Amino acid sequence: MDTQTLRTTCSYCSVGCNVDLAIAEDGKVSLRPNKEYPVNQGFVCPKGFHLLTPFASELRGTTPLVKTDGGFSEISWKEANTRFAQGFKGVMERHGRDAVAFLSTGQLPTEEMALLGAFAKFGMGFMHGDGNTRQCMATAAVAYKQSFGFDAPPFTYKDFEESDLMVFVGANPVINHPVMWQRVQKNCNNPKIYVVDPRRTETVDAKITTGHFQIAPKSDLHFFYALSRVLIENDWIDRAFIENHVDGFEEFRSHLNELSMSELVSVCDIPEQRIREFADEIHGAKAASLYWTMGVNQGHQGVRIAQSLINICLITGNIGKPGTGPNSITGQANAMGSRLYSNTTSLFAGYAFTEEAHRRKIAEILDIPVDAIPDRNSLPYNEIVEKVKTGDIRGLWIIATNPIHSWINKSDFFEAMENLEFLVVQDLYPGTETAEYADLYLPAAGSAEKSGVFINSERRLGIVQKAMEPPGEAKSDFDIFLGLAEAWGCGEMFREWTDTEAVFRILQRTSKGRPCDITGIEGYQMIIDNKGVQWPFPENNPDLGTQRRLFEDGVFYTPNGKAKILFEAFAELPEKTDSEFDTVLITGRGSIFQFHTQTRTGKVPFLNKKSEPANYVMLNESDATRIGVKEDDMVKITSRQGSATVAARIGQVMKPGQVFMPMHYMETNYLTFPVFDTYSRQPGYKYAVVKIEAV
Ligand SMILES: Nc1nc2c(c(=O)[nH]1)N[C@H]1C(S)=C(S)[C@@H](COP(=O)(O)OP(=O)(O)OC[C@H]3O[C@@H](n4cnc5c(=O)[nH]c(N)nc54)[C@H](O)[C@@H]3O)O[C@H]1N2
Ligand SMILES: Nc1nc2c(c(=O)[nH]1)N[C@H]1C(S)=C(S)[C@@H](COP(=O)(O)OP(=O)(O)OC[C@H]3O[C@@H](n4cnc5c(=O)[nH]c(N)nc54)[C@H](O)[C@@H]3O)O[C@H]1N2
Ligand code: SF4
Ligand SMILES: [Mo]
Repeated sequence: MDTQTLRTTCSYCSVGCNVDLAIAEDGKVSLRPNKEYPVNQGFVCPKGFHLLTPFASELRGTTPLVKTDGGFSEISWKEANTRFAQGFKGVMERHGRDAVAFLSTGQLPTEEMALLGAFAKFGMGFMHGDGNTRQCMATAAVAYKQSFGFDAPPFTYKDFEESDLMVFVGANPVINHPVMWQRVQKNCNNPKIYVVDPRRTETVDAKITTGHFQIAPKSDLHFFYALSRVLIENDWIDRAFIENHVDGFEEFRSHLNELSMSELVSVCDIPEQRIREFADEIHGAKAASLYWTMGVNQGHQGVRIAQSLINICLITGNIGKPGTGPNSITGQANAMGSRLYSNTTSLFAGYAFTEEAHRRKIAEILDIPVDAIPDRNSLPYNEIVEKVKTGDIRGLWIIATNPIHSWINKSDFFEAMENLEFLVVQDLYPGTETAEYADLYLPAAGSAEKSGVFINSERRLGIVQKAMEPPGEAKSDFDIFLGLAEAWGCGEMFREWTDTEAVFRILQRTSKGRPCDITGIEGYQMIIDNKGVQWPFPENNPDLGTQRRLFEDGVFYTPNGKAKILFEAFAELPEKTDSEFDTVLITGRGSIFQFHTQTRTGKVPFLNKKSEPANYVMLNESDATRIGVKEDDMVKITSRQGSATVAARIGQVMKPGQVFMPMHYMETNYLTFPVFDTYSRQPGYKYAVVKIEAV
């Protein structure tokens, strides 16, 4: 018999599904999708269904571990905390505060991220800290901030049901945001659905998908500028909206007019006539919406590409109304939380480290000395890795991310790790590729073993509740951070940070008057009762509705209230194919059953059974014939960075001259080419040139 049922939010992708956890008298916990939650309405995908299995794995870390000559030895928390403090203090004394950094994640509850950010930057005096959100969402965050004045994805999931034309750009929601795709399937307007992707993905093949623009890799800017030009030429635009709410239209129009249409269409490899017809369909739509994910964010010109989608919505007035919007779909369960409250690229609630007034404000709210707040920005992730390589960074703390597997062109990272004097890794498992390098490993609790909130793609705060105890001496990241703060000697700074809900209240105070204001939320119980709450939700908010979209009044967060059209000349491709490296390698997600570096999904027998046991490369039949390989034959793929030998998967997903490898296996990131967007510094995982041979 159940004694208690708790609701919690799935900790894989950013859809933010809620599940009920029924706790039996003997402590056994069982899971079922929540029927009333507006996000998932009774559904979950297979990862969510097996959410709890990885937490029960025998491979969990149960005590802190310290590296010894022969491997690792168990130590007490007391000793681990002392070693942590001594280790980082030693590095800082020898090499200064710029010689240490942390790398965190979009997978912790918001309160834990906030405590980590505050402890590392204000308590320990770290100057540098970034997270895997850089690998994932930095482009969208910067694009929105530049265009709207704040990092604010405008949509609500209801928009999937209200649009009559939807465009998915560099996004494969059928496998990556499956329950979100179910919302698209619920749309009763018989919507047109287009996919812009160099691959013929599961989303392209979905029954309800109307068409596919199989553009050349990294040619999105050409495609969307061509589309914008046709819209403007035909006057298929919303002049009144532009006049009242948009800056930069005339400059954009002149820029587009200087481009050669024939060049645009030849680069993106889509016939001009199709682009003209597509523009006409957008013009004819009552409510058009554009969604994007990693095919856009992970590129050398990602920010401008994201803005090319934003621009289309701005010039056609497809924003602030049901079924519209330039909508970035986020990645990890709490990507949005880390964008707002991780204290990495910005201070809490989007305030800036570099503004004195902002530092004062946060110091006052947190009741800490203003001098405790760094007045410089952190180095971005890629520069932290560079500095580790050059020996300028000597101490690194990695929390809830597995960069030895997931970082771009990571042979670099291995090299870099050798230079570290002190590496601490905090994870559920001591056996991750990264934790194996650690001098000190700290065993953390997983999402069902702790509390807090995640913020999903539609800005909805969803509850995370503790339904079970972590194994052995593993502790929530929250309790780990508090223990470390005591050992460091700055525990006093966190006296008010007693539990996650207390931290939630502190974060509410930082949000007051900001676009992401959440001061109206009475507490966790309200998040539970109201089935999640979307920001903004300021005090005295009369609107308790379950759906909320931004910019309904056409007022943006810029100083003059207008959105900005931003555009740019085309940048050169980071690498060019030549007679030797004649093929383009694209990387991304391989299946609905696998999550990232598989530390969690790899421990679920059902998901494993459904996944490929080893890495593979997808290639076109014609390429397979040319190099003389059949299905399952081994092929060697070589880039200018490294090489890998994997099985061939032959079919029509890829165009000739392009191949795809999933990110879920170690080999893939030996091959990727390290290029970063100019503004967001997000890695361009989706484009490297390779050669491919039979072995
Ligand atoms: N099953 C599963 N679901 C997940 C995850 C997972 O690991 N597994 N991870 C979560 C996370 S953190 C994220 S960030 C999301 C990612 O979700 P998605 O962005 O959907 O995932 P990807 O497969 O990385 O990339 C999407 C598509 O971009 C395309 N693409 C590559 N290059 C280009 C290009 O130049 N232009 C265009 N237009 N498209 C291009 C690829 O072919 C690919 O189909 O998924 C989340 N959900
Ligand atoms: N080639 C290629 N590489 C890519 C991408 C790509 O498309 N192509 N995509 C990039 C993207 S978008 C992303 S988001 C990254 C993801 O890359 P990573 O962040 O490295 O991937 P994960 O496997 O999710 O690693 C998360 C780690 O956190 C641990 N963990 C989970 N929950 C908790 C917790 O509550 N506390 C603690 N302490 N630990 C926890 C897990 O066990 C796991 O080891 O990969 C990037 N790498
Ligand atoms: S769609 Fe995403 S949030 Fe929903 S159950 Fe699957 S992994 Fe979890
Ligand atoms: Mo991601």
